[in-house]
Amino acid sequence: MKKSIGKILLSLTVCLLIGNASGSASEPVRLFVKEVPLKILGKTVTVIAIEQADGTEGYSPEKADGFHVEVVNQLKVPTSLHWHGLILPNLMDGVSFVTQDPIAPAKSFRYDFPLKQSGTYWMHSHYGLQEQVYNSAPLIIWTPEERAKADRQVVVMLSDFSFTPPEEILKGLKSEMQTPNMKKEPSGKKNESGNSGKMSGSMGKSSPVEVIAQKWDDQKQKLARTVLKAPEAEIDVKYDALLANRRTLDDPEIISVGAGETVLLRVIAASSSQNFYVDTGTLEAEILAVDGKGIQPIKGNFFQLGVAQRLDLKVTIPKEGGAYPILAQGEGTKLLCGVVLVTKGASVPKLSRTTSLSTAALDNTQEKRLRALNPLPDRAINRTLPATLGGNMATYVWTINGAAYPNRKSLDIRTGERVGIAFTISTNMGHPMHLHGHDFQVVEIDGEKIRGALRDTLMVPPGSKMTVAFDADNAGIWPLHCHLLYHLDTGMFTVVRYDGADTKFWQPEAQAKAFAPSN
Ligand SMILES: [Cu+2]
Repeated sequence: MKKSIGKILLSLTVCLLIGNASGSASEPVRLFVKEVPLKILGKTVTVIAIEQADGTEGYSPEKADGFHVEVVNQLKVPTSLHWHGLILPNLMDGVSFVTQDPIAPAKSFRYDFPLKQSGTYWMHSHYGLQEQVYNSAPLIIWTPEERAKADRQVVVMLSDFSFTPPEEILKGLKSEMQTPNMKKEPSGKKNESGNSGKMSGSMGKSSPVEVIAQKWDDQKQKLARTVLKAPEAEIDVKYDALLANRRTLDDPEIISVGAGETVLLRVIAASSSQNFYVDTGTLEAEILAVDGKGIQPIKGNFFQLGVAQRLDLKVTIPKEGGAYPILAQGEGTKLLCGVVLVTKGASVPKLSRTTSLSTAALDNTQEKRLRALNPLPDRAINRTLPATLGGNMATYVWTINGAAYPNRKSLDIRTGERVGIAFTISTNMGHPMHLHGHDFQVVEIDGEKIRGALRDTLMVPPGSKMTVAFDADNAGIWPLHCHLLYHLDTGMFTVVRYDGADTKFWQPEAQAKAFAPSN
């Protein structure tokens, strides 16, 4: 009884707080989740978009106004939207079968909460495989400080494209994994990257070949591109094309810029399964933030970006002007996408969708050099949660601590603790691991203690041991999962649960039923 009165008082307080934060600007922005046509490589396909009534993609509020959205589901299937990286009240997190029921077709759902962060975030479906067909959009949170970061700001959303529907991709992954004697390259190539939506082959380490990789140039004190002999990165889904702002390099977005001005590129890896190397070419860049959170600026022109992560890159357009492609190459592929920054009168070069060399796997070259601008206060970790990332290749099942989701296992914590998550990995593929509802700090990489970046998504490369820490100050039940869509869907997902959290929407059994294969 006492507990329930406490709960009522708590929810009243939350309501009042939200009411105050929204002020008079509480009229929600309606976000329509709907099907739209998209022309790719000469064919028109149907995908999903998240748009406001006036066609604006996504939602980019002022921090001071708070977050006020009504999501209207115009799809023929259920959905729910997750606000990736935001520190928000648990029941606003948008995860079907964890923090809310799915939004049925023709229904809507209100999301209202105060904003605690600013910068580059994004939104995406947390229902089934919808992310693969672009049920996603930018979410930039503005403050006067964010606006002052450069003369001009550009959002670059990267994604991966396949003519194969996501359900078929998943089916292909499962069936190919069960076939013994898999070859490294499927025979009879169907496109430049190999067969679309299929396994690349055995998960055994391939032998070293010439690949593109990232290096730290000690002399110039910058992150740079290099070519070396190393195994090509293991990837499991091969795409037909990569997209930047929903366009291929046959017809890239051309962005007008002024000679001599500064440009902040807010790069979002909104892909389902493709990690990237971002190449600013002749433009020297500076990372100002990762995952929306400030770091001590670091220079370079070649950067790593795992699925769901973000990079804020500041570049300066040379005084003489010209055309400056900003490219992204898919990890373990020869595929490119990008946008072109162009000054007045400069001609835009014809760009190829492919390059001659594949890449090495993402590693910790970049991560171990990042330092948070506002690190967590010094404090000892009270509790360390293990997160062993594994997979059973024979069945295409991916696991955390040996278990595949849906299940009722949880990683349990208490409010007030400093919590560590110790990631270890036993697979040849890296996993971009996302914790909902919190910023965490990278505090240890391969035995070396660092005051690393604050993030919401950590790329855990093959063979590495990484520990992150966060303060348990946001009660609830929060997903911790791999952001590779097909790993997430086949089990690499768990929840971090606060003692006493309200878990009425946590329905792993219902999820298992809803997402069971149709045949
Ligand atoms: Cu994964």
